[in-house]
Amino acid sequence: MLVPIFHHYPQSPIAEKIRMTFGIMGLQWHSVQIPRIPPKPLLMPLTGGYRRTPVLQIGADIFCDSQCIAFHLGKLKSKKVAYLSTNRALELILGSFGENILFKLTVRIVLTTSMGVAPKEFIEDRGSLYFEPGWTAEEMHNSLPSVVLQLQSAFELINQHLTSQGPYVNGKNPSYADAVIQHCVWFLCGRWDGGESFIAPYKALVKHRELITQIGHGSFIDYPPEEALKIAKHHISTAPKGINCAYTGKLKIGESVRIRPNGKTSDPDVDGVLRYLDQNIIIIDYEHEDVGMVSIHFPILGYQLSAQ
Ligand SMILES: N[C@@H](CCC(=O)N[C@@H](CS)C(=O)NCC(=O)O)C(=O)O
Repeated sequence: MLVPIFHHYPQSPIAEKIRMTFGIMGLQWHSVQIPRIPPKPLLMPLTGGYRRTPVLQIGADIFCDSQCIAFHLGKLKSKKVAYLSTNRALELILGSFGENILFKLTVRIVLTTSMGVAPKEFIEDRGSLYFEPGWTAEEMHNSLPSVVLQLQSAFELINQHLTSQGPYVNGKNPSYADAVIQHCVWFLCGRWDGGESFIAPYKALVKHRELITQIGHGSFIDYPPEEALKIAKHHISTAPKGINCAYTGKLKIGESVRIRPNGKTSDPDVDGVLRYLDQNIIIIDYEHEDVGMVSIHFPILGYQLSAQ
């Protein structure tokens, strides 16, 4: 198997979720560091312009978005699995909860409490990805108590589950679901000075953090981004082709399509040629002089897909 190449930066919580999953799998991987804000000239030729972090590359196959990465990791043969195939649906459903509830609340707390401390251009960039268009610092500060109340509610549910079924989400063995929970705890405690005292009452969650931290990130070496581009250029995608679902949203194989995350965000569109569609994943072919032809994989959930 080709060694997976992971494009990320150390401060990214979503990347941390996948690094934790690599640890749970005991995976060997190559680490390519990307900038925290655009321009990302050594990443975007691979992703068709998708700018978010993280991205997984295996040869000429590029996996954008952590849920898409989790879909793929679930299929990989490694020392240990990312999750049991019988549990796949629940793991990925929890992944959606992690992204749409836990991460959204956490990022709001971290960004709101960083205003005036973190560089202005960083806050503006992230605000344009995570907040409503036209957001103001005052509105963010006013809504902060209600955001913290919501996170308290989510953590209470998780803590209760870990107390009765733990120490891991699935009992005895760690899986992707554990990374889904812990990357938000990691982010909250690493970047909000109220984080540690906020999680302290949740004893099972705190114990869970210790266990996941001990597992680590698997084994990796730093890898130059230029080499990652060469790897893409010297490989051919092994992704499937065709339609594998009943409802296609009128999309047809071989037609030009456009993909972008849901919501009115500053994310660029990604344009390519439809290669494969099933109920969970869309794959497009995309060509760029720096990488040749690559296949870019996205999850269906969370994305707007349309013909160009
Ligand atoms: N839905 C995406 C969200 C990824 C995301 O928002 N990542 C953050 C970093 S934690 C990001 O991309 N920030 C902007 C950037 O890195 O340019 C996923 O699950 O991978």
